[in-house]
Amino acid sequence: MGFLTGKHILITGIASHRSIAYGVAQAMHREGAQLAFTYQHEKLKSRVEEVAASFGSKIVLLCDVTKDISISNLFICLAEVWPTFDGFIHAIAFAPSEQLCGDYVKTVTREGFSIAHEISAYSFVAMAKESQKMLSAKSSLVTLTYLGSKRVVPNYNVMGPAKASLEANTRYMASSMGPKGVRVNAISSGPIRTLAASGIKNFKKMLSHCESVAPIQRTVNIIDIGNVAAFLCSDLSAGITGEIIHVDGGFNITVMNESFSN
Ligand code: NAD
Ligand code: 0WE
Repeated sequence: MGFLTGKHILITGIASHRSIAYGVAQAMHREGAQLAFTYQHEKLKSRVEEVAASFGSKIVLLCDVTKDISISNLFICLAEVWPTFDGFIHAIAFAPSEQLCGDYVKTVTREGFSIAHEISAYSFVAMAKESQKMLSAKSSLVTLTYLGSKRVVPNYNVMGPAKASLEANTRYMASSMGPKGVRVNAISSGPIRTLAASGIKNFKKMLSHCESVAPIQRTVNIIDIGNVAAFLCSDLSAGITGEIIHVDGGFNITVMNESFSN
């Protein structure tokens, strides 16, 4: 019997088979969870429906986190099939593409800053706010973050402050919702080639750098992330909340690669 048997988990952020949220769905389905899915816009609907079907789910709902009404509608519709559920995965981030290259101070704008923070950080607590009354007393909320919140990564720019905000949000949510039995954690993933990483300058070079510096000498993949997300949604992690778990092969603990030992 899988360690998520009996759990009902909502998954956001599937845009393709490469999405981190797809790896999360795979791992959770394998562990026996029942899944529901959201899609951002109509163009993604049929793709997410196919993915849902492959995981034995018919629950596919629209949610564009830029609109309050879309978030509240999501949970009104979900309540019709699942009056209560056991948590969700927030795998959503966005900044206007022109914000993600060039000198930070020169490129950042009030609008870019606001959009990045609203979609990538506020949306996590916005979803928690709307679903709080439906969450069971052994629930778990999980978001995805990146080391650019704490270290300067060239071109990550305004997404760095947005992820820092998301991580602080995770701690405040954990404190607020803990008494109701809801745990809230973030996974800090190493770089993975997904749609959100396509078109990013020097991404291939970043992946090779990670391979050369990370203790495990490889980059992580969506199954590595999915397995940890499944653990965080299970009762195996009952003692963990407000935590940022690095799933990056140890990249964040290092400063230099092996070549410096000779
Ligand atoms: P992805 O492009 O597959 O997923 C991003 C998702 O965000 C898409 O499904 C998209 O529909 C959704 N989204 C964007 N704006 C939205 C909105 N307004 N409303 C609803 N959904 C919206 O890329 P991914 O890499 O799987 O990204 C998932 C998460 O993982 C993001 O939070 C990202 O920051 C994080 N992350 C990614 C990496 C990486 O290297 N790929 C590393 C660390 C963290
Ligand atoms: O969080 C992310 C990506 C987030 C992201 C990606 C895009 C691309 C398309 C947010 N907004 C957009 N907007 C778009 O128009 N990652 C952790 C992946 C990532 O993105 C980078 C990275 C890494 C790693 C950007 C620059 C440098 C490194």
